[in-house]
Amino acid sequence: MRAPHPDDFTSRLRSPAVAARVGVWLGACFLICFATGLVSHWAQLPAPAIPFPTRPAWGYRVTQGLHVVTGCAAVPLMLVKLWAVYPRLFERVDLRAGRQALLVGLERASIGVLVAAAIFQLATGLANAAQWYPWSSFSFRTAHYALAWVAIGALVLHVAVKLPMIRAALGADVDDEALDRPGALRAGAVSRRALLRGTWAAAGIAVLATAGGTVPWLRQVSVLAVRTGEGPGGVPINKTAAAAGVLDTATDRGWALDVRVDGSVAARLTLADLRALPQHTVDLPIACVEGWSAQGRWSGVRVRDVVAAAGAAGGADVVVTSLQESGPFTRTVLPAAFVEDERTLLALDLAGEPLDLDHGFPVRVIAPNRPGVLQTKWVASLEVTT
Ligand SMILES: Nc1nc2c(c(=O)[nH]1)N[C@H]1C(S)=C(S)[C@@H](COP(=O)(O)O)O[C@H]1N2
Ligand SMILES: [Mo]
Repeated sequence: MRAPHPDDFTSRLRSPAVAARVGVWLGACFLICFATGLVSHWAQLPAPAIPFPTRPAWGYRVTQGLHVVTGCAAVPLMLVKLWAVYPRLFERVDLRAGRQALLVGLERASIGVLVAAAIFQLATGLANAAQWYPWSSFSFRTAHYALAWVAIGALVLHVAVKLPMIRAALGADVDDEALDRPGALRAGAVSRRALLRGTWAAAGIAVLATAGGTVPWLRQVSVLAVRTGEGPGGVPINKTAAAAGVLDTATDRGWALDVRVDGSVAARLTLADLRALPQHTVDLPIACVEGWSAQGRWSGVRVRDVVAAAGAAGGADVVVTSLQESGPFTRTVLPAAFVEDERTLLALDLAGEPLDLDHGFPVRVIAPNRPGVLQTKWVASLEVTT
């Protein structure tokens, strides 16, 4: 037994020409994922330094849809990229070369960091999109956000170091052998062009398989997307009332919305009280961080009207508490700009029908340009601190 050597891998498909071309698209996907991920993180901060805008209403739907679609497209691209460069893992570093060896070692380490972070991001992102949370020791959001910076930093470094090589590889014809390793000349059954075509097709299929979560007319082909459009009122159900443990509290006839101002209950509004306030209708999406989204026609009362009815001045954040007792989204902060927006409702109806128990009956939050996780269902109370 001996460790493999780069010359043992003789396929001429593993060439800088292929690696660079796939790398360009992989890099583009990573950049879009990074930028849209920052938007999502910003949208979920309880008290961001720069307030998250409430317009356009479909903004988060688009950025998060792009995030998940480009992340999925990156999976086949990364597999091909790793396959193309894998033999280089076995290149020996000549330790007697001193400074040169140190530089090579550092460059390798940075690639190691890049690959590890990229695999972590795609794996946890995919698991999240599939609503599968096999981890319990860390928070998905914190880890995915932290590793995004690691991945993008390592990516920028990697591109900077490889730029001369990348330019040479992209400038030449795919079949040009000037940059190939001497041993890698065996012609295979598949050409480099065919490999690239297959790679683009795989990425395209990944896009089609997930994009239907956001784009309604792609639903039929999106086998990996949540079946958007299914569910009461055309909106899927993310967590049911039973799963949230609110079957009894949400259907309790004694339910009333507590509006607390500066720590004391300033108003208790029953469902009839809420129905007696001016009703408004808005067309707004639920846009889940997991990538799916669906438009709904919601009716109910404006949050700002409810706050005013309790005698509180406007312009403050509102803390929304759910009847659900445990879970990360049972208490959310509705920033002042969302409270003041006339489209932000405590919804009582969806598609002209009273809210389904699983959609958050008796009332739920629906606000424009807001991540789905913050559209709190089964609301128990609003709290204003003036
Ligand atoms: N109380 C409570 N509200 C919640 C959730 C939850 O688990 N508990 N899930 C959130 C998430 S992640 C999404 S995407 C939306 C989904 O709303 P829907 O099930 O009505 O489509 O509700 C949000 N509101
Ligand atoms: Mo969600």
